[in-house]
Amino acid sequence: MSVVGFDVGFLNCYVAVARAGGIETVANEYSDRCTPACVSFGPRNRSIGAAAKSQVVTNCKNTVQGFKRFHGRAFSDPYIQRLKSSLVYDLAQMPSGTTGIKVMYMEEEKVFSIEQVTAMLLTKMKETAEHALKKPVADCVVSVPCYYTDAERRSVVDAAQIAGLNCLRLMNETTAVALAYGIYKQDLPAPEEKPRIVVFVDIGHSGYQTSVCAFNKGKLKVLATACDPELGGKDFDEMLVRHFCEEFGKKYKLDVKTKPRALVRLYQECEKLKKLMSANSSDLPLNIECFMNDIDVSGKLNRVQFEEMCADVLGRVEAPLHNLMEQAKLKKEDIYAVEIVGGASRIPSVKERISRFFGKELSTTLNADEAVARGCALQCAILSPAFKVREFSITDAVAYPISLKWNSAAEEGLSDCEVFPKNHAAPFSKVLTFYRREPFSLEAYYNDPKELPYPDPTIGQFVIQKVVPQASGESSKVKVKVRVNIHGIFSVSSASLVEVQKTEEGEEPMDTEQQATPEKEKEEETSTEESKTEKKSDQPPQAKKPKVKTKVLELPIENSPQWELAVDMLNLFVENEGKMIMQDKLEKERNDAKNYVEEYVYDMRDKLHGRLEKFVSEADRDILSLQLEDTENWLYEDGEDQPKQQYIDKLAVLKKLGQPIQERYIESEERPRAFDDMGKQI
Ligand code: ATP
Ligand code: K
Ligand code: MG
Repeated sequence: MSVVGFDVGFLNCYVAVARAGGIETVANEYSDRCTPACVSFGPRNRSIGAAAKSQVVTNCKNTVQGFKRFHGRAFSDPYIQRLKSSLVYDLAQMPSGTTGIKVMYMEEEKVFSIEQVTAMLLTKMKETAEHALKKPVADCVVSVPCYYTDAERRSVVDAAQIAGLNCLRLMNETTAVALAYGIYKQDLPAPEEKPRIVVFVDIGHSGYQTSVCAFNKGKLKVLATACDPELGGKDFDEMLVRHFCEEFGKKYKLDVKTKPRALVRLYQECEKLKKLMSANSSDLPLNIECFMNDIDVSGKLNRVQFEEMCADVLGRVEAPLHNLMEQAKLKKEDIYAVEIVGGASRIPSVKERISRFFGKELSTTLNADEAVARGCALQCAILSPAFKVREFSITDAVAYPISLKWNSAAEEGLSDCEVFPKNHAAPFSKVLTFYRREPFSLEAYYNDPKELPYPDPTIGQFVIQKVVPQASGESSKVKVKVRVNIHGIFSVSSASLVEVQKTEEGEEPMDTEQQATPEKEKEEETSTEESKTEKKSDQPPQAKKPKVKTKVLELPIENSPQWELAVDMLNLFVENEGKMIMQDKLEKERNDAKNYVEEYVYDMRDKLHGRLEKFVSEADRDILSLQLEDTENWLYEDGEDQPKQQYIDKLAVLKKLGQPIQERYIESEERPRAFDDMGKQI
């Protein structure tokens, strides 16, 4: 059982684990706690994270970034089509209609689904966690933006599965931050007291999320969320890039947009400039050597100019805050604190706007980069039976109102009902009652498409099968349990038919309708409009109970959620990820073997003329020197790209000559020390 939290950011990913000392964010193999959300494909292997980011310029067409926004989207989605033209790498349609990424990998053109690409990133993060915990990792909690729809969420759950992870919960990023805030607070109001109301703002590279939460001792409840899924650090970069493209167009007659490599470099430099600008208000330079057509370019900018060119972007900061307060029906005075996280929350003018809106200083008590990952790890610890952690209950909120529609039994056409209004508590189950003679289908959809940052309001189709009339020919009572599960995903989780059976006179009626809910999840019974007819047959309270008994039959459900990844595809992806991991491992071993040869050559050459000089005859030294030189030349020519064994063999040949010399040296070093030791004994 592992306790791990993954913050899968648009740009930056973080891994937090629980160890004896508590929750820690852990570093990757570059001693960096931040792992770039980047995957690069090469002729022999993949590079993931920092290694991939270093190839953004050199291998730009096969290095993918910014793919978080492709989850759960059809390739034909106008959003995807619009993005496609601005990307340096290619997108393609998957057989199922979803979005894939087209790259050259292992010298072949390949299309990977978005789930596969995110799985690659998760594979890397999993390795980081395993390295830190020194044991295999499977159980974890993964973050998603709170504005993600069902299709997007399911896509991330699948990605986790492809990476061999068991995602215990998809956690909304702002809720993870709220948990990281609340769990260690000793001074929260008692359960019966007025809760402490805190606003959380996470502004990252791609998205802007806000939530307002009520805290009491041992619990948090998300009251409302409001977002701008298209506002983040990238929009500021975009403005800078646009500005310099124009400037360099005039100044150097360069059309930057025609050269992907140059554009990628400009984005990198603009991001750096933007960060510098957060700490300096003076003029700051931007220089790029050999930018395009062998021309060096330079420009400069200060914060005032930056804020002017970003006026539109900054103008969008307030709207979600208004929306949030309106939904929660709260006044600014009700807010105890406004906690901000996310990289772009460091932009002074962003902070200023938020602070001005609430009329209060912002709190930055949480680690702006790591709070999401830490919150996820805390949630994982809470869910893990093996880990002791303070009891803390988390009630999240439904982001978009969910409705069901169905053909009514009376053939009156379509009926519908909102099952989960906006900000309804989640996870949560409800039982709906229908009266039917035959199988029927329910369609779940988001009933407020205007609000959805996603073009398709369909959640999925759910067919309740094997419904039959009662023996009497009447409609059967069918109970359907619908839920928003722990990942924030809607599903029809079970259905049952109540069969009324005649009983012998005098026999006690048996009530088998009361079913226990296995989950600790909250549950509620609701009636659909058809069940209202039932109430007409109201009987006086003293009336004798009818002499009937009932039997409950479980009904099978056919689930067809929108853009669901087929099981056989999922299995294939799991298998392929395993193969690619193996391939990366082999390639790493091959590279390591080559590096050992190279290191030996340099090391030995130095030492032959240094400390080993006295321990080798001139003739032997010449032979070895020649071998070293030959090997070095070979490494740059025929030996550049050879199977692992070739390097192992080469090293063996060199060592055969070098080892005796080194042994003589070691022996001579140890001899006087041995005498010293003897001296002490005497
Ligand atoms: P998302 O949350 O949208 O998925 P993410 O989690 O990857 O994205 P973060 O790591 O929170 O994003 O933030 C990255 C963004 O913050 C980048 O645009 C980065 O340039 C910006 N950023 C980081 N530090 C600073 C700074 N000091 N000043 C201005 N911007 C900064
Ligand atoms: K992040
Ligand atoms: Mg983030």
